[in-house]
Formats: sequence, C-alpha cells, structure tokens
Amino acid sequence: MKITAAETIVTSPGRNFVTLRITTEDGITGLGDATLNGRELSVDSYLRDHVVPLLIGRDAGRIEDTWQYLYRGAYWRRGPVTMAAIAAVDMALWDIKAKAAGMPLYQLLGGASRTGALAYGHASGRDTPELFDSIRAHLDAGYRAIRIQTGIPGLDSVYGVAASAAGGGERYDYEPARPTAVPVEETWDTRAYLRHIPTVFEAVRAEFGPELPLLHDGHHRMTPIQAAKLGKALEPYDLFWLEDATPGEDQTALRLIRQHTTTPLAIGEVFNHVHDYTTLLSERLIDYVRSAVTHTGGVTAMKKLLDLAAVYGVKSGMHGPTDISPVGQAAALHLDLAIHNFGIQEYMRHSADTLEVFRTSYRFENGLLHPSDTPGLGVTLDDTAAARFPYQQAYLPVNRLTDGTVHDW
Ligand code: GCO
Ligand code: MG
Repeated sequence: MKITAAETIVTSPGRNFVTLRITTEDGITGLGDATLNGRELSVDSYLRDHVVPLLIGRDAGRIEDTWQYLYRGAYWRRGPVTMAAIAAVDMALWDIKAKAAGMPLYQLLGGASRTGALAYGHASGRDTPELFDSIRAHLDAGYRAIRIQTGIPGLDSVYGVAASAAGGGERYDYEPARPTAVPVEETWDTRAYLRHIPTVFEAVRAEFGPELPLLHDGHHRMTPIQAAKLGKALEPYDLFWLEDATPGEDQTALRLIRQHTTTPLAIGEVFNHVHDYTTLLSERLIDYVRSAVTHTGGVTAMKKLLDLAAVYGVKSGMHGPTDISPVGQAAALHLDLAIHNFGIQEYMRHSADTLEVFRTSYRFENGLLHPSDTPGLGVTLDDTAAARFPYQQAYLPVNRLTDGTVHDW
C-alpha cells in the first residue's frame, strides 16, 4: 500500500493547529497532529520541506521502519519540532493501518484494558468563590477528577486561570496563545504563590470533601526546595498529583523533591523523547508521565515510553489541553484504553469552531473518555471548514519576576 500524497493543513479555529494528511494508492487517508503551540509554522515547514517528499512512494504499512528512517535518517536527534513532525507521520500511518484493518486503533494496540479512560478537567477561578463555581460546573458536566488553578493575591494574571468567568461551565479559553506580534509579559512571585495555594486546597477540601481527586500544575516555576515545601504543605489535601513542580529537564532535581514529600509527582509535557525520562523512571522520581503523543514521536514512541514506565510502576497522565488537536487527543485515547499502566487523561473540551473542523467520534460519559469503535483514530478533517480559519501568529506569554528577571512561564 504505497503513499501517493501527503499534505499539511494549517488552520486556526480559535487557536492554531497543524495537521498532516497522508493518502495511499487505494484512497485511504490518515491524519496526524503536528501542533506545537506558538511555534506551529516551524513544524509545518519541517514536514512540507523535509518529510513529505520522502513519504511519497513509501509503503504506508511500514510504521516502525518509517519512524526509524525519519529519526535516524535526519542525523539531528530529538527536539520538539523534529519529534512533533515524526509524531504526525506516525499517527497518520497508524490511522491508515487501523482503517485498512477495519478496526479502531486500540484494537491493534492490544485491545481494551478498561471500559474508559478517567479524565480530569480544568477548574479555575480568580478567587475562591469563582473557583468553587467552576468546580461545580465541572462536576455537573460529569468530571470525576479536577485540576485546581487559582488567582494569587497581588498578581494580575496567573497561569491556568480563565480570563473571565463569562459563560461559566467548562472553560476552554484559559490559555490560547495570544494573537499578538510579541508575547504578552506576566509578573510572577513564587513566595506569594507558596503562601496562597495551601489555603486554597484547604478550602476546596472543606467544601467538596475528601474523595474528589484533585490535581495541580506548578508550571515549572519553583526551585527544588520550594517544590519540596509545597509538596509537603499539600500532603493533608491528598492530591492526585502535583505537576511540573520544577523545570523537568533537570531530572536529578526531582530527587530532592522526592526525599521531602509523598505528594505524587507528574512531569513531561514539554519532553519529546524517552531519554528525557531515564533517570526519572529508573529512580522512581515521578508517578505520572505527562508526554503527549503529538510531541513525543507519535503512538510508536509513546507506547515504548509507557512500557518502560510500567517496568518502574509509573503510570500515564497524557497531556491533553486544547493545543493538542482532536487528532492528537484521539491518538492518546486509543493508548489510554489499551495500555495496562494507564493513570489519568487530561481533557479540555475543544471549542465549537475546532470541533467543526475536526469531526470527532470519541465520547465523554460518566467522567470517562472512550475513543469510539470507528476504524482508525476516529477523527475526520473538514477542509472547507478549515479554510474558513486562516493561521494567526500567536505566542504564549513570557514570565518575569517582580524585579524584571525572566522566569519560567
Ligand atoms: C497542561 C499544560 C498546558 C500548557 C500548554 C502550553 O497541563 O495542560 O501545562 O496548559 O501550558 O500546553 O502550550
Ligand atoms: Mg501542565
């Protein structure tokens, strides 16, 4: 089954997405997500200029060989752009193989290990009453696990907090990269954050009780000793996980955090390779792997990474904000259903415009996600709808400390 065409589709239905579509000689098409938030066109160029020409004429069925050919053949290893491009090819080829087999992808990955994937949603509020409203809206929408992000007294705008309470309910607008010529700059104060967060979790537990799984994202802003302190302070509130407590590329920093706290740790959304995790896994320094299929070389690489994690008793917690396209999200759901060491899946609903471009078949019922039994990944792309939303330059914010020093965002 030869590949006869491959093309990228860049569209911006509320935020930018890059998708690769591969077509075979018998007319089967496969989709792959290549979206790298804020750096989208670099992956589009990598695919169009350096990968698409190599795909034409190749056997679409040779997924592992194509992966190795693109990875080793480029000579230059790893990195978010390369690995997102390889991921898109890999996803599209799995989509094609599963469609040709007439099966949903999870069947080719070993079949279902569970009835559905536990999903967590994003509650946020500028203050505690607004946060409580958001938690209630998520519970009403069926979520059984909830991430908590909140405003910090003294700071104007904080990561993970929806810009406005307008509309209530599940908010998907907390962090689209913003369509500005240069990134918006925010101000950050870690000590103010460390003072405030434990009081918020205390209030949430008092209001919503002990059972609800609660998560929190530190978004790379703490030093190891600050993270250790926060993990310890949050122990009474029994978090499901504390995510990205420190910038994760410093793998050995996690030793210090681990020595001081039993709060479970999750890391890896900005990683793109199994070698980013070797110390974290072999020393059992984390509890959850946060990589996205989209950013880690696709289904092939993600399955290997999660199998290695399983050896050390570490579970999955795949990245699933709205900058992962519905194609990338579907790929995650097939893996979630099939692997044994599934932990949880992040799930923010995409906007109505996004879901008009990407027609999904996955379902969210009783707090669980299911990829559906549609052959392949189960997502189609409507070209006419995509063409209505041209690319818009957009950037994630840049963070500065109160004295002006650039900090991790
Ligand atoms: C998460 C992430 C996202 C990232 C975003 C950047 O936990 O979902 O931290 O919110 O900030 O993916 O593009
Ligand atoms: Mg995160």
